[in-house]
Amino acid sequence: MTMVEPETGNPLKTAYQKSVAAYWNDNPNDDRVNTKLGEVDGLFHHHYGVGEPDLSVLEGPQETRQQRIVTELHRLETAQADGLLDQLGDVRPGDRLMDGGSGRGGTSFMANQRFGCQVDGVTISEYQVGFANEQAAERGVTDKVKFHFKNMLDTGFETGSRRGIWTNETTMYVDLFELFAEFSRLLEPGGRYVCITGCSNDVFGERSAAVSWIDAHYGCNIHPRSDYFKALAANNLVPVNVVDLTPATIPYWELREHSELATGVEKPFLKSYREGSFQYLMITADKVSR
Ligand code: GPP
Ligand code: MG
Repeated sequence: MTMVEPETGNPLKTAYQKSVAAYWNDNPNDDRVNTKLGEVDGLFHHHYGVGEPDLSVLEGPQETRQQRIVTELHRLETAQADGLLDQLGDVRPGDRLMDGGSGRGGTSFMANQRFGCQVDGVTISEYQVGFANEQAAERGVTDKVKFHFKNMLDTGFETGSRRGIWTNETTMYVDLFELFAEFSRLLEPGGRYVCITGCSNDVFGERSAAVSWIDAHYGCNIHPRSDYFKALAANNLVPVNVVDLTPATIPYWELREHSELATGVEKPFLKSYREGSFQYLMITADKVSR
């Protein structure tokens, strides 16, 4: 692993944060479900997919079946990131965006391709910083897309410097009140935040066993749906669009069960989505000044 110097102090403050960084530096689960999909076209994602799969990939020659599934899962994951970026609205080449928990960089590169603007990705995994910056070099975009060994709870970036911020399945690792305080500080007035997340459905009641299984698999702490809206409201972030993506992501998980790269987490995802204890949500919110 390439060692990456933190830009401002040690971004890892707590034992929990150190354990999350250790997980992503040396993924204890089988990571091929991410690397093999990334190899399809060089966009490496750490999120799930949405949309109607082409189930004809399950038919046809046996020898190429698994690769057809990989290509289709990757297409759905890229569609998910496209749907997130659609929410950012009118972003100009001179604007600055931030990717909170940028992983191997997939969504950041798509944002730069689409808007032509500067994107800063932050992650507490030094491995991910190194991987994504190498990708930026290969793509010839190091002047515009940069990945930083930083904690998204305390980035050190300039106040009001961001036209848009997103988190693509990363908020289950942090306290939402702390996170949205930092995002509110970073956003310019009228700036936009987009969040795709899995949350427990507190209308349904207490956290289900399937949701706890997902937490244990990744070492995260899935928040109840209501916490998102309380924490946004507490930080001058006003929802403008909320989409329940649960029906759109279930077919992705059904297809993933057919992949030889399946990791076992498919079962609790499908169980919790089907029983209603877990939801895949996209929340878009604007920063208002008070
Ligand atoms: C997917 O990452 C996202 C997470 C691990 C965060 C948890 C998300 C929830 C919605 C609970 P990944 O692409 O590395 O996972 P996998 O290896 O399973 O594809
Ligand atoms: Mg994945």
